[in-house]
Amino acid sequence: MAAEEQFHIGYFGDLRREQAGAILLERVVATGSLVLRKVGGDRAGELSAHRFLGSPHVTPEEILDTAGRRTAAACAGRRIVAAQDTTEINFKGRHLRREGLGPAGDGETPGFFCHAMVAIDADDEALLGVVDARIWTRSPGPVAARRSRDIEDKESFRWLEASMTASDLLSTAAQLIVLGDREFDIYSQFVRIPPGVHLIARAAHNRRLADDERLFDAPSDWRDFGTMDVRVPPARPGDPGRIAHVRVRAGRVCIVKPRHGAKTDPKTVTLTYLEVSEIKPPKGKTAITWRLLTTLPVAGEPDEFAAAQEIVRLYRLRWRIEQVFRAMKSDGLRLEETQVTQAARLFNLAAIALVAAARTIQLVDARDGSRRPASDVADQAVIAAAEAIGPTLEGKTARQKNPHERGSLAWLCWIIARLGGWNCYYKPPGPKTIRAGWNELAAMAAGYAVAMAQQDVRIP
Ligand SMILES: [Mn+2]
Repeated sequence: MAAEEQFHIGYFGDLRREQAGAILLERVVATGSLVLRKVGGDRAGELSAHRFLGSPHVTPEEILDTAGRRTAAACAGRRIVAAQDTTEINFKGRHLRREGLGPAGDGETPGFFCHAMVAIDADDEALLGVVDARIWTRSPGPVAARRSRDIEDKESFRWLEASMTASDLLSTAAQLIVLGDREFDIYSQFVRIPPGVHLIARAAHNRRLADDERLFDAPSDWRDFGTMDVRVPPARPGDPGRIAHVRVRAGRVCIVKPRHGAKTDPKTVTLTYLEVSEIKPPKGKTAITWRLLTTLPVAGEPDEFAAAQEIVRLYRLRWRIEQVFRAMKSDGLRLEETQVTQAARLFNLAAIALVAAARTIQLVDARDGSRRPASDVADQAVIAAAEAIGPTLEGKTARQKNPHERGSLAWLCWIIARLGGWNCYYKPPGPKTIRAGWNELAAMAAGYAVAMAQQDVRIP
């Protein structure tokens, strides 16, 4: 049998591969960095991190599988929105000798793509974690060839695949709604949505309807349900965003299969179509129009306007996956600035970055004092360590006692903040304190797990 690979990361020596992966992830969260020198802790750690990322046994699938199972556990019994989207990691202006990448979206710069899905609690809007992701490169070659039907189908297939994975993995959720932007306007997806799963997509194509009308014209003779205010997200950093006053219409539409649709797909599909349009946009701003297609019902619901508003609200939870991508890239872990150049290592690092980005957001969210379970964010080992260390961090006065329900996220955050040096008096603890505390707790938990594992080995 081949010798088991050993890694030394942070304060830990002699880690097995799975342990090394878990610790590397926690170190990325704790340090807020993908710079392997920082993540590794010292020279030996840096080398181990490189070796881990380059190990033939380490794959993005394995890293994401672990994350997906944990997310699935957090989703049980809850109403879940699973938002998916594709992001591009582009090394423009950072031309180290990258090996094994394909062209990014501009067709020139080396880069790769990540299609990810995250789970969000539909009711309290909490980010519950990464469900799944696929990482790939486009093959080089003339733009015309890359635009061929084949590739397009392959890339849109990732959306269908993610919906299937969500259906399998999140089968214990109380309700599952998969969500996507205009790229998710895929006829094959509408007719192949897994049973029991709902879908919301932003409409990109002015599709033909069974009555020969066009989709975007359908609402012209529908009544307005009413108006509502929606927050329009900033178009670019620095843009404050705005509140738009919109009117909402919705109805059922029977969409005809596109000409190049798959032979096996049914000829029509009936969905709910929603049109959200801004009434009086401010001067100089284009009126917003959102067109949504969904399997969720509006027509015939006891309160049709409320049902339509709920669909708009659910669609807007898509900001959560955009937030995760930002945290993975320029606004956070800066994946596109990594010194790692080789494709297989980059993909492993991207998988770690994605999961770490979601974890970081969850930790920052948790500062607000949440009644959600600590297991939304932390592994059992971390919770066990928190339970062990928690009482020692409490003082004599009421103010120095952890006021939160044991096992809740707020309870865990209190312990993390204390470990990070928070003195219970000045509040709330900042992200730096949380990071430092998380680093301590993750280290304790890992140390505890390693000690346990080593004990196991000694038992004959
Ligand atoms: Mn997109």
